[in-house]
Amino acid sequence: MRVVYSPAHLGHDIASETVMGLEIPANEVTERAERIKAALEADGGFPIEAPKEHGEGPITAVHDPGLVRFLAEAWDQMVAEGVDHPSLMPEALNVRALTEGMGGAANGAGGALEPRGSISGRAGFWAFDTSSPIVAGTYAASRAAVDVALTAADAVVDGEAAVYGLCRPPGHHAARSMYGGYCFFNNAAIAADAIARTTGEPVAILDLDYHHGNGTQQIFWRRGDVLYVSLHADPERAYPFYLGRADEVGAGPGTGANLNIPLPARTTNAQYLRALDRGIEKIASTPGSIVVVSLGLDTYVDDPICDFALTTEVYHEVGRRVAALGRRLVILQEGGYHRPTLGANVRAWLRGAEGRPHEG
Ligand code: SP5
Ligand code: ZN
Repeated sequence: MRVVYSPAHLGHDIASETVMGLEIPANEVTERAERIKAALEADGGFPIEAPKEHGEGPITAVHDPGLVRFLAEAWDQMVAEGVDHPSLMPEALNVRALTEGMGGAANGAGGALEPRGSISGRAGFWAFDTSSPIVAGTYAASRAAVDVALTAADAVVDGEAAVYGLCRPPGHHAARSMYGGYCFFNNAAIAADAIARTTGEPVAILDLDYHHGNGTQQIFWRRGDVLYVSLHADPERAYPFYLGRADEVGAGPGTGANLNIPLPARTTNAQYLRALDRGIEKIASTPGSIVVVSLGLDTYVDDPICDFALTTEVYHEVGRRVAALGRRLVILQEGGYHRPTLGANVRAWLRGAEGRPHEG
């Protein structure tokens, strides 16, 4: 299977994140992608290629141009303001309740207006959490991750059965006008939108990250041409908390084109495979020939920030079942934080999808 990878992710080099006010060593680190790359290289069956530049067009087809401008300018503005912090994080967040009772008419926009002043205010306008640090290389890395996804998508549109895009940073928490959850641009959403536009066919996204892909859901909420199916931790207990419930089914032309399957703590291989079959049946019931997979391995039993109980062997079976849909696959990396097994878990999944044995 062809693999698309860019070393530009190394510039998104973060040391720490904050969780509920506590500074902890960062989870979404450069080592993750390097471990995956090393495991695929060692396998011998995964030729690695560089992404092609696709420009800003496919990004602003999905994201607010203001978000792109903010991310492009953030680090330089931080430096220009003399803010000598290791990374940029927001100071105040642009939450819904700021303009509650103001009738949406207070500023004519139905919400707060984009600030163009100090960098801490700008960050809080576009962020939705305080655990997604921006550093000098974050924008270049995020642009490269989009190019990785789009290059993988091009190859599949051109006829490849399955291509893996080693995206870093991940993408599925990034909404049209919002970054967070270690995600800046929504790689999978940008790829799915580009595929839908170039092929004129419906596209399905199968999100297998432990966390709900709130950004992907938001972007396609009203679209009937992009189906979003997600298996994830119940948002009653897990990040991103505010979206991911089973009764969220889409709206307007997108009604019925959003399927959330929330799962309990300690979900086992068997429980997961049953839920997966539901997701696969939903995709099989809709037209289209390409599936974009948001592949997170944070469902692994030893993941340090998650609570499912999946094992390496089941990833091979998950890949096998997804490929058995008979659709072409654009497989894009999302989360997965147990670094010692991350490479083996990705490799098992991809080998399953290719119909190769788990080992050998
Ligand atoms: C792409 C992706 O997987 N993003 C995940 C972002 C999660 N950020 C919040 C981390 C909070 C960790 N809480 C740990 C609770 C352990 N019981
Ligand atoms: Zn995740």
